[in-house]
Amino acid sequence: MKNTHALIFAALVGMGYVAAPLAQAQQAAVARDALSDGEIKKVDKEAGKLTIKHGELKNLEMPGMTMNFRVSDPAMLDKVKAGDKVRFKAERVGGALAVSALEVVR
Ligand SMILES: [Cu+2]
Repeated sequence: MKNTHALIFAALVGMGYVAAPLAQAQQAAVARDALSDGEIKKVDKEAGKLTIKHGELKNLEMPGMTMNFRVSDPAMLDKVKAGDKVRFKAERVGGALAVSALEVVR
């Protein structure tokens, strides 16, 4: 009877149930690290774009510069204003660069 717990635990590990939360936590940590530093220069709600002065974007192999980005979610345009320091992630979506994650640094 004592071995039942061990057997169930082993079965759960084998099926991936036990390791899954750890893997998710690790992915979340990696995602946080993947955010890049930037400063909002302009918010263009009509065009749905942000102008961001950004540091190096490792995932896009891009050096620091000031440039326009589309946003994956229009609500991002209401979250920030010119002068805000941000942490963000940009990704290439169908040939255009879009901000996929954005948080204001306070
Ligand atoms: Cu750039």
